[in-house]
Amino acid sequence: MQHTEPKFAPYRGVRYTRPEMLNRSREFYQYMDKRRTVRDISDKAVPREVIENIVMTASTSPSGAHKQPWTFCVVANPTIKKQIREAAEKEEYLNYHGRMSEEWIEDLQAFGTDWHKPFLETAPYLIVVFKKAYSLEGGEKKKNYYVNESVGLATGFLLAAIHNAGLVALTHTPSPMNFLQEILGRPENERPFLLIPVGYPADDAKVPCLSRKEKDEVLVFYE
Ligand code: IYR
Repeated sequence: MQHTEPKFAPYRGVRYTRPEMLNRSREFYQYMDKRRTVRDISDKAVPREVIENIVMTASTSPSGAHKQPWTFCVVANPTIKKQIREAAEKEEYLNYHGRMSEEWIEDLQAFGTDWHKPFLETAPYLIVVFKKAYSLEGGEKKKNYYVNESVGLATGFLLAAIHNAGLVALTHTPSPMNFLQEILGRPENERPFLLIPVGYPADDAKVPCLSRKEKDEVLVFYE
């Protein structure tokens, strides 16, 4: 096996004073706490460059052995969006009519979801996140590591970037979703991970009344 010497460069990071740090951390938390998953997405056009910046932010995420095992397919084409909607609704119809357990259906009641997915056509962009089970470099199979963790992290970055741009998104998981691989003609090593419609919130957008867990429910310190 070939051995490559590691190369390191100095890294200063970004540095703040303690008060700046405190302020920034609080303000970022408050800003992120304004993010909501939105199903009522406007058809208003979003500049393509904004989407490019958002995707490239996602791609700064850490990944196993820095393999960046992801592809973000951005669909604006109305014919392809329609195909995706039709395929997703077909699966969701079956999910809501027998494939999902009673408990699951009950857990979703607060969200008012059903098998209709109009946002798949109204949203100006659908970002389809694919994970690469393995990589193909010049036709050669290369291993990837911690693929789900890596792509999950990148998708988190993506959602934060979408919110930062003043846009909204929905983390949609039609199931099964292999139809995305077919419709988008993705190679064998790419598997659909999440389908994320992105846009402005509709003027009459509503979100379910939910609260987030308190600090003592999600945070445990060992000091
Ligand atoms: N995929 C279905 C069902 C669904 C599942 C979960 I978990 C949600 O948080 C919301 C919906 C749908 O998209 O309707």
